[in-house]
Amino acid sequence: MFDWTKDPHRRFNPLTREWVLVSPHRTERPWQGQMEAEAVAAQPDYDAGCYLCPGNPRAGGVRNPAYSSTFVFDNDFAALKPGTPLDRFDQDGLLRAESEPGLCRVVCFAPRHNLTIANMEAAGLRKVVDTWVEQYQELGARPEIDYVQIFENRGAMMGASNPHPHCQIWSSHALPNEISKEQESLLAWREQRGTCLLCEYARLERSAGERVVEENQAFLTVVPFWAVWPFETMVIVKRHLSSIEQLTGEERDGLADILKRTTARYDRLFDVPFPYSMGFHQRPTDGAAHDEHHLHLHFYPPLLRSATVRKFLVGYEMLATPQRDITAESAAARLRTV
Ligand code: H2U
Ligand code: ZN
Repeated sequence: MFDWTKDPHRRFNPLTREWVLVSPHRTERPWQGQMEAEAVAAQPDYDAGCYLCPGNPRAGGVRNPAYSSTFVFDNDFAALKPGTPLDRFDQDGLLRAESEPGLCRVVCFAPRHNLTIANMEAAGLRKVVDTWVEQYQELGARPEIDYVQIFENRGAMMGASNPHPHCQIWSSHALPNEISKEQESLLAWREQRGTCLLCEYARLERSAGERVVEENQAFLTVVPFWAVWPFETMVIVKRHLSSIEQLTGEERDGLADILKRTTARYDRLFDVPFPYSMGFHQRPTDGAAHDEHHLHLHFYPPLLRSATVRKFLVGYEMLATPQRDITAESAAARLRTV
């Protein structure tokens, strides 16, 4: 057996059925590339220029209400529109296109401009979880909506347009690429082994322990064995559930708790608000049972060695295979110490 703390090797992601190249010896290389610091200026409670703060006008001219917990609105610059008629185009299998109806929303987590998941209180975070469930159900109930993608961009580095605590929801007719890859893998696993891939994986990680970062009654956070981003994590529900709407009240509290603990570790790692994109993967809302799905979230943070050295997917990774320089085990160990 090779030594995966030293020898270059590939690891397999059974959810996407893609490989990642791991080069544990490469963290020693010198770095003279771009240094970019995340703007870490302390934010005020309320920012008169913020388009998400209560009572402020948004870009389209609409004014936000004086909201006091979560606040949901239709994205003023929606990437998907509900009225789009379903149609498709195919020229010789070479030029293929499908119209894509959908709906995009923005969810403010709280009225206070300078909160984050890591520093919100349990009750406030529970309200955010409840809002995610309501939105999943409401959008998913629309006949043209077959998938509801809930995601958060945090930090300018990840494209977040504003530090006010918020996430986005893009709901679409088609299954997004990542979901469709995962669905095929989950189905194939179940067919071949009669079990759930993620139930098995969560069990394995809990007994191995070395990649576990956080755990509570209902959820587990691990640096997945096949992580691509330096401090990538997956938050997995322990019970076999295919969607957020099946969580009990206690499990909803558990989700709020594990998200707070996980993001607090991120913020402590380099002592800056840690940028990431995170999002849920769960059952499509096309009316089928989809018991093969197992509710989980992915956190994809780009920072590598400090607040100023980040990971890019370029060169070999764009043209060949994603690659990482620190092992998943050492990343998990770092996250456990902060
Ligand atoms: P991000 O921070 O992840 O970019 O999310 C903010 C979203 O808010 C973004 O999709 C929308 C943008 O289109 N937005 C509005 O809907 N109204 C505004 O007044 C500004 C931004
Ligand atoms: Zn604000």
